[in-house]
Amino acid sequence: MTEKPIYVTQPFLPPLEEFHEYLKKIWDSKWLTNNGKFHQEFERSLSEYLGVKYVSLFANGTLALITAIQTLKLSGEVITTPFSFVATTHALWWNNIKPVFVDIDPVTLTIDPEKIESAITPKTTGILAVHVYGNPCYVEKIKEISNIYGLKVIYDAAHAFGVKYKGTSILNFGDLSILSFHATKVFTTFEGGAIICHDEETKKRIDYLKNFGFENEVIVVAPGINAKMNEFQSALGLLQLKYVDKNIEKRKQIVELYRKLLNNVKGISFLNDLPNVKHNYSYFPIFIDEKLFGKSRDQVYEKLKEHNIYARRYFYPLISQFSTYCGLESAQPGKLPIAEKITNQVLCLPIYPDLSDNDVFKICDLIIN
Ligand code: T4K
Repeated sequence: MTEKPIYVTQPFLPPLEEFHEYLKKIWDSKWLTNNGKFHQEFERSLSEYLGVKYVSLFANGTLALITAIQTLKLSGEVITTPFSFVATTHALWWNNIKPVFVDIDPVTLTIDPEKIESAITPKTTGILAVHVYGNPCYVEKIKEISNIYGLKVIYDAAHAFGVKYKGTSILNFGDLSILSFHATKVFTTFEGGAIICHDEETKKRIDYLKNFGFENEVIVVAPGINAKMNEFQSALGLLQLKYVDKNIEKRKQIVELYRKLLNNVKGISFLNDLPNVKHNYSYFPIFIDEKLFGKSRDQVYEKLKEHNIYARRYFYPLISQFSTYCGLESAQPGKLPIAEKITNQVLCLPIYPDLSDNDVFKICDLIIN
């Protein structure tokens, strides 16, 4: 039993004194939200750090997703993955769009592009794919399909902060990408999110939509929502940028240790780095084959819990198994065989910059023995 609980993640927070300086400025200016100074500065710094053209900050990732779908005026049906956090599909539902689930690929666990075409109908307007665990989707193949059928592409990049593919930000692919800066993410602003786009017109539209649709004091151009990031979140974001590279490096070391300790354990597998990808090591999922390992994923999950270690079954159940979606034709059992297998085997082990090597040894020891 570990003294303190070890959770699947723990947010990195910069030294409090550094945040105090920002707080003092917010207090003095009394400017708390609505496109304040820190908001503007954070948008600029973030687009520079990420290597993208335009960033629009949001109160959280879910509102960013809902607004991204509004921005592209998607309707009818949208093709998506069942293997993600439920917010991905909920964002479609909130836009009155029917999700059409397509199975995932066994290597990256992202949507299988080979299975997308057969799910397209005359009602399909877009593809909402997820860079799950920060693994890039098959962006080239998805682009090819979307060009042929005239579909829009949104990437849910909630897990993919800082991820690069072939030397460029993964956020430069698709029509829009969204990020999440939730407390559990590699880069956190308490809660927070962003939409990444590639042209000024679209950025303008997104900014209207996140601020009630206001173009100016008297003109409302669209039925927008209130999804603005505030000055406190933006200030933390500015500070976090100083530390994020070091934190990703620390995560990489933890992943390397896990891989070393769990290598060649019969019945346990994990993901390796992909070619042409700079990973952010946001999660460390392992996959437990009960027949080969002798214990089920849930037995391992419970055993760790008994020792005050809280691994998580991201993403179990599949989104397609939740009551809102399980009646859809694309959600029927047997239609998503890879996702169904993975959801029953996956266990995300604790990973965060402050996790000690000793803790990793302890966790692996409990799993193996
Ligand atoms: N798309 C994808 C692919 C996503 O994964 C997510 C969010 C979204 C969209 C939506 O983005 P946001 O609207 O959230 O910005 C967590 C997060 O709440 C959620 O943001 C995240 N994905 C999802 C994968 O995980 P839970 O229900 O597992 O969170 P919770 O509260 O159980 O936290 C997990 C562990 O983290 C805790 O056991 C302890 C630790 N923790 C948590 C919080 C909140 C802390 O140490 N400090 C904290 O403040 O959903």
